[in-house]
Amino acid sequence: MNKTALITGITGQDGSYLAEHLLAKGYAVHGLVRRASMFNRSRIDHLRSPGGRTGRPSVSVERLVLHYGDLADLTSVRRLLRKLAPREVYHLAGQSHVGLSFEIPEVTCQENGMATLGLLEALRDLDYPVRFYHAASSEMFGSPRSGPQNEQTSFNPVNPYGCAKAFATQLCRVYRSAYGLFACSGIAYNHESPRRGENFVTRKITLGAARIAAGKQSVLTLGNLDARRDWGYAPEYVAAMWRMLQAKAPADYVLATGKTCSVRDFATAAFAELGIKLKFSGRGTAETGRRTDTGAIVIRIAPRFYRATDPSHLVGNAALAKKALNWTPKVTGTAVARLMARADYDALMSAM
Ligand code: G4F
Repeated sequence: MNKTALITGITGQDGSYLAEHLLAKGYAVHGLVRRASMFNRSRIDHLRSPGGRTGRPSVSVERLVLHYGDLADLTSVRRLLRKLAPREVYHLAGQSHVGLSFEIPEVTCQENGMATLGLLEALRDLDYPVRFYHAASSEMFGSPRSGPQNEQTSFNPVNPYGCAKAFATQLCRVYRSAYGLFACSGIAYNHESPRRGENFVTRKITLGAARIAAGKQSVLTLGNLDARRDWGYAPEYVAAMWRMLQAKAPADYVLATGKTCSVRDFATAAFAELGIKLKFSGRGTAETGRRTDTGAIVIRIAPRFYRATDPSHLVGNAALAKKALNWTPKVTGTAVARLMARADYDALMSAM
């Protein structure tokens, strides 16, 4: 069996865990990376250099290859597909920050919408069978009319990011039915880890908690503490991506824990893990968190972190993934907060 995979977005959180997952299964893994003046490969460095940042010997150096390319330059992508002939393509690249999608809607729609269409067109022309994973999102449900959401719930996005993902997901369905392409969309709810980008709320909280616990920062500024999300653990989600491409037939799957907690709950668990008990008073923009022992304010609220519209009631029903893929996420919400806070604190201490 040809075990060659191509990952777009390999340097991101999911891309790095997926690369590990596939390498452990014996795949040759190719990653598409954009050229930039500064390297942004810290999440996969340990896979590329013998001894890596963990000190563990890398077994994967020869089976992991990076290629310069850009989804905005489809000729280069087509050329790469011809050269590598990957049997599995995991499309994870794109502008992934929902808040930012209000600031740069055109780039967001270009990268998350049109680039996916370009990739689908390139795959449609291949003369070998290929299986395609598209990273869709719970943001497509936006303000859902029912919950928990499943694969039948209609899309109702409330931000440019969700609109672009809905466009791309529907196109995957069209290419599946019109051309028989093995295209699957993972409708993933929030999934986090110590490799999460620092401007997502979970990582912002756990890094802030670690720095405050270490005496390196005094205050953490956040937006809407009442926002609730269905938070899972990223390594479990990449396992589902792989399983989707091993299934007999292509389909879309909701990937979710089925449980939600608020930003406030997440922050409380992260700080508690590091010995700081938060006490919240009031609601809305006047809310502050306090250290009970010293009385010092450690969380402030700033309107700039509020969004023009924020999805509400996003909680997923992953029954289909459980039944068809035998996939059940185990780490949820506040447990994710605790493990991320601990990892950030330990990394900070070992760097001191
Ligand atoms: O961490 P967030 O920025 O993630 P969001 O918007 O839910 O999107 C993430 O999950 C989606 C579903 O899987 C993905 F499609 C998407 O690519 C991304 O991975 O914000 C979570 C919640 C929001 O309601 C936001 O308003 O946290 C609230 N929040 C409160 N204070 C904040 C902050 N978000 C950020 N980024 N920064 C804050 O200070």
